Amino acid sequence: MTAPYEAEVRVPVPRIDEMRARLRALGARRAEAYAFTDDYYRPIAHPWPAEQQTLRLRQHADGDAEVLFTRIALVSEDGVTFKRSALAQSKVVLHRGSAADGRSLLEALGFTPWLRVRKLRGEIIEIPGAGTIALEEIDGHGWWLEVEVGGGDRVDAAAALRKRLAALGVDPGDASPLPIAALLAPARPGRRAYFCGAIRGGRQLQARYARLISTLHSAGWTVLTAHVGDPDVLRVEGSPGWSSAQILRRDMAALAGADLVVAEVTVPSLGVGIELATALAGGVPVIALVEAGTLLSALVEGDDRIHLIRYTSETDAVQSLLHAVSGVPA
Ligand code: 6K6
Repeated sequence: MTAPYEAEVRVPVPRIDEMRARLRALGARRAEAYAFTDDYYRPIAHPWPAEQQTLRLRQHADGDAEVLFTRIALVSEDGVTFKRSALAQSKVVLHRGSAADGRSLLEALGFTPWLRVRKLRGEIIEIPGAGTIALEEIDGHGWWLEVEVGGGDRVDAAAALRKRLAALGVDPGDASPLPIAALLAPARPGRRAYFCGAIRGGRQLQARYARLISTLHSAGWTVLTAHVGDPDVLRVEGSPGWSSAQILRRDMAALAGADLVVAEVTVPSLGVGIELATALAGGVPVIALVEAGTLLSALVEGDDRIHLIRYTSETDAVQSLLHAVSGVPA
């Protein structure tokens, strides 16, 4: 559903059966079904107001993907507060094609994955005389009702939203104007991990870095430095616009905002050494993983502030990391 200057609210639906019964009583019918996964991204180095703008990779079940940008403002009109697109084209499509190309576009722009929202089951429902609504089940967050209208005229938009909410027996005061990313993100405070692995130090363990980064994602962590696992990072480094000074500034800014540092230290790297020292000086907890049998610097091995994991296989590394992060307070 996309209307010009889309105006929208969403409401949690704790009792889906009751909502379905109400819809049946209104003679509503299902017009369309959907399911997709949105990976929300945000910039590595600067703040990103998730209540005002979103950048996401949308993956459909058939493999198609899009990169979508939205910019919104919150509007209050006639007792209803809603989000309204600041752009006539409510979802600006920056890419349409493969998910891999979408991801590398986002990473080249300096963005990192932040929040995954999986819409498991979604339905567009037509209610006779009251317009359409969407009802969707979000993985881990239950059912939500989404009411969306054209927002070209704010007063008309508020009236149309009120009318649909009233038909559904929803008090406008119970409806949230926030985008789903802003609504769901606060559920995961303190979960920003900075992952370190050798880059110019040598890329022989790149695939292992990628696996450890996905392990962190699967454990609910946002990884600020997902590019460390990217097979193309050295190529990106060589492209114009990225000087060493810029990389240093960006990484130090990201590190300052991290709740945890996870470093794979088997391949010696000057950069990783500096990151570890900076994290320790700033009081950020550090977990370091090293392949058993590696001759590790005494300055890492000898520092009891570092939670050091010596692993015997990649599976062991993944399991030990999951165990270690489960002990980090949120
Ligand atoms: C530029 C823009 C996008 O990707 C790049 C490529 N370069 C780097 N990008 C981000 N972080 C880097 C880059 N080069 C080094 N680092 C940081 O130093 C990473 O966080 C690694 O953990 C660490 C690796 O240091 P070296 O000394 O092995 O390169």
